[in-house]
Formats: sequence, C-alpha cells, structure tokens
Amino acid sequence: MITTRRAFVRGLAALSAGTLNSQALPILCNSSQGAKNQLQGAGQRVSATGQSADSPIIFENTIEASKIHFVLKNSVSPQRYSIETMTGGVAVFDYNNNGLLDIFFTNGAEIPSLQKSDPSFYNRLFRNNGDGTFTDVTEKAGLAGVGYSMGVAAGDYDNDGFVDLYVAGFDRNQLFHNNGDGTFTDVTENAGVSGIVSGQGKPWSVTAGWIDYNNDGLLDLFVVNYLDYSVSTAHSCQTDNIIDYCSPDEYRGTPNILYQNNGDGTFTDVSRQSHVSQYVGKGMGVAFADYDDDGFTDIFVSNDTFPNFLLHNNGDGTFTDVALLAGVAYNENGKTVAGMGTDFRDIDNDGRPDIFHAAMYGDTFPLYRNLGKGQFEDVTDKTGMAAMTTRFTAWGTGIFDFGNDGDKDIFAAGSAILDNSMEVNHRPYPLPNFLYRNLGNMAFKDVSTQAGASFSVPAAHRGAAFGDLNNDGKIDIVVTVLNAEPQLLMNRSRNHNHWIILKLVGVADNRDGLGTKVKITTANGVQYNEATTAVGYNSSSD
Ligand SMILES: [Ca+2]
Ligand SMILES: [Ca+2]
Ligand SMILES: [Ca+2]
Ligand SMILES: [Ca+2]
Repeated sequence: MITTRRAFVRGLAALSAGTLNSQALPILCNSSQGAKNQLQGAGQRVSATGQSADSPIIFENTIEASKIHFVLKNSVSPQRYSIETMTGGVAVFDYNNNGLLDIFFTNGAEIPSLQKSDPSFYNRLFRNNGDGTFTDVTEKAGLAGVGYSMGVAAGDYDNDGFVDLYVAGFDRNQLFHNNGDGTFTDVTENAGVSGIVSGQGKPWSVTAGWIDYNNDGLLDLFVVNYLDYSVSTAHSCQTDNIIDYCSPDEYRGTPNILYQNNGDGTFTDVSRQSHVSQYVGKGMGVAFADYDDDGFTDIFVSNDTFPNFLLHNNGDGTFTDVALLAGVAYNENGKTVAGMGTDFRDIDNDGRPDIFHAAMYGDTFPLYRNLGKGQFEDVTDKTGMAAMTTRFTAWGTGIFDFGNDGDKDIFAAGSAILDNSMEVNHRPYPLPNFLYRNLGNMAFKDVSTQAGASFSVPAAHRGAAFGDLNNDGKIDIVVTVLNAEPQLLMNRSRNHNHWIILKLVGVADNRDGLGTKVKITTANGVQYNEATTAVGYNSSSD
C-alpha cells in the first residue's frame, strides 16, 4: 500500500476496480489540529488473487528506452576538490499538472570557474510523455541553472497549484517559480532565498526541503549547509602520496538556514530567532516528520562525521536540538557516523515516524525506532540492518513499500565516496544499489540480488527520488550516477496487491499538503505515512 500525494482520482478508480471496499473510504480533511490536514482512508487489502505477500520486488532499468539523455558531470580535477564527490540530485514532481511525474536532475559545473560553461553542465527537466519516454524541456522551462548545483527541493510555495523548485548548490542557490505554462522564472533575489548569510557569504548548500514549520499554510524553506569550504583556498590532501579528497574533518561545519515564507513571494531568514543557526553541523540530508505528534513538524538532519540533529519544533517559532537525548545523534556504538541521505517515516506502522540514514562502510546504516515520549531506540543491529550494511557506503535512500504488502522497505543507492577508493583504501568505488525488504516485526532481509539485473551493476550512485512514474500503483526510483547516465528503475513486481495514491490538496493549509499525516486502515492492519518531498540525498520525491 502506498500513499503519495497525487492522482487520488486514479486511486479511487483502482479501489473500485479491486477488492478494496470503496464505500468504506471516507477521506476526511479537516484542519482541527493546528493547520494540518488529517486524512483517513479505510479499505481492505485482500489477496483475492492468492498472491503471496512475499512475491519478489523487481525493478527494470529502462533508461535506454526512456529517451532521457543526461550525464551528471562533476569535473574531476587533479586537485580533487571536495565538491566533486557530492553532486547530484533528482526530483520527481509533476510540473505541468497532467498527472504524470516529471524528472529534474541537478548537475555540476566547470572547476574552478564554477560556471555551467556549456549545455552539458545544465540542470535538466524531462517531461513524462506517459508512454515510458521523456522529452527534454529544460530550455523552454528555463531551468538550466547557474553554478555548481547539488540538491533540489520541490514544493508549491505560493499555493498557486503549480509545484516550484529550489536548487541548492555549492556557490549558488536558486528558487524557480513555476509559471504554470511550462516555464519557470528565477525569483531568488526578490524572494530573498539566495542562501547567502550576512557576514559569512554563501555557504556550501547540499540540499534543502520544504516544511510548513509554523502551520500558517505557507511552505517554509530549510537549507542544509555542509563544510566551510572555498575552491580558491582549499588545501589538498594526500593518502600514501596519492592526492585524495580531504576528510570532512579537515574543515569546519556551517549553520543551516530556515526561511519563513511571508506569503507575498518573499521570505525572511529566521535562522537566528528560530535557533536553527546555533546548531553548526556538516549537513548531508534532511527529512521532516512530527515525531512527537504535537502538531508541529520536526526536522532531522544527518551530519557527516558529526552528531546528527533532531530539531524539535517547539511550536513557538523556535527549535531545540534533542538528538542526544532522543538517541539519534550517534550510532549504537556511541560513534558519529558519516551521515548521508535520510528518511523519516513510520516503518513499523505504529503511528510513530522512525528515522533511517545511509552512511559509510564500517558505520552501518542506522535505523532508529521511535518509541514515543521523545525516545528512539537504535534497532540497526536487532533488525539485521547492521550486518547487511556495515561493509557498504550509500547516498540516496528512501523508506517505501515497494512490494505493496503493507510493510515499508528500504532502498539505498550504493557507492564509495572517493573515485580513487581502490588506490587509497583498497575498496571498490562503484557499488550496487541495495534493497532491504521489511519482513514485518522489524526484521529486514537483503533482497538486492533478486531485485532485477540492475541491482547487480555497481556504479557511482548518488541521489535517488521515489514516485510512481507510470501510475501502475508501484513505486519507481530514479537514481543519479556520477559521470554517467542515471537509472530509471521501474517497479515490475508481479504482485497484485492493492494500492491507493492520494493527491493531497490543502485548502487552509499548504496546497501540496506537506506535513499531512495519512492513516489507512485495512483488513490486515493500519498503515501510516506522512506527506513530504524531502527524502534521501540531494533529492525530492513525490
Ligand atoms: Ca507531468
Ligand atoms: Ca507554485
Ligand atoms: Ca509557514
Ligand atoms: Ca512535533
């Protein structure tokens, strides 16, 4: 069972066609709890066809047939600037409101100029044609971008019904307003969201996310910043006389930014008064959920070799980092880990959002179960995740029910960090993608080798975005690969389990319905999800 934010009508059609009890599907929308929508659906997930819940999850990489021509370029230099390892992202979102998810990729730039000096460095938007193919509409859309781009966040910040894009980058951040006619306008300066911090210049932004932190129906913007780093002053690092990318330990961290949406197309930097900027980390990923069910959305930031942040939303415009007390700052060995992409979602369907993030070999990929009362338990070891992940490094990640069996699974996009990893530390640079199936009862199984041929192909994977690209009720994945074409992983799982897609439309709330809690009751139990586009690494999902 999946819950994403669109094509509700299509979901209803599927319900009536299937064995879901459509007359028992009251979709309730109200704003009684703060400014949040509460949706409830009810139906049955009956296996009328006798499909077993554990039929394999299978993906097929259809990038060749898709007509998507894109190569993510990082401009590897002899000096090995740290930015080269860190791009890029992907967004799946419906820019033209035709019910088909489109795909946007960020891209690097020339080094050291940081210019997109030719079209091969452009960020790219591909329109979904609905037949498995896509058309490059970048230039008409006006989304080529400037600078060395990294992350992307999709959200309708002005509630006009058209999803807008924020692109986070090393030297430039850009807000693109969707004009609704297939074009976008760069409104960064007027909106006041350049990512420049007075007195500090432009910190290196890795990603961003849209969140209505003050429940006023206007999406606010959280920008994740990484190292205090400049190409002009960066020193070079060596391992055994080989020029190598520096460890993040060589550089100080930078504060993150929170922009409050004023509702008139402009934003106010509230990083200081919200206390967000007092927590200085080395941010890699951000995900949002109301983990303590107080009606205010909270923020998790995975930090690189630095304690993670869990920014509790105090409901008065301020945040407090409670990661240490909550038990999500360090892994279960009390170590900081190289936090990468993250997701904040209820993986055991107890109504409490849990936290997962990818990391580096030797770390394990931590899974923190929300116990309630503000406490999380590190269940990485007891769920089997520790043994399955300790030898690997991954970037993009997401918690989704890829098998439509009611239990959310975990995807992670594998790759070592350094392209000279084999020379430097005798570990392969390209790695396969990983799929960990949720067996229920918080036990996971590595099913990567059964997930289709693409899961046995190692590559320099980076960002990953999730959504149903062909509206068949199964969640697909788009994965970026450094200096190569991306992967379009279409979900070909052969189960006939039931599903529903929700399109959330906020009326008093933000139009995208971000932050909405969704609860679905079926014959086999209750499922929970929370609407967000901030998922994984550098990326934005439906
Ligand atoms: Ca579309
Ligand atoms: Ca808009
Ligand atoms: Ca707001
Ligand atoms: Ca909360």
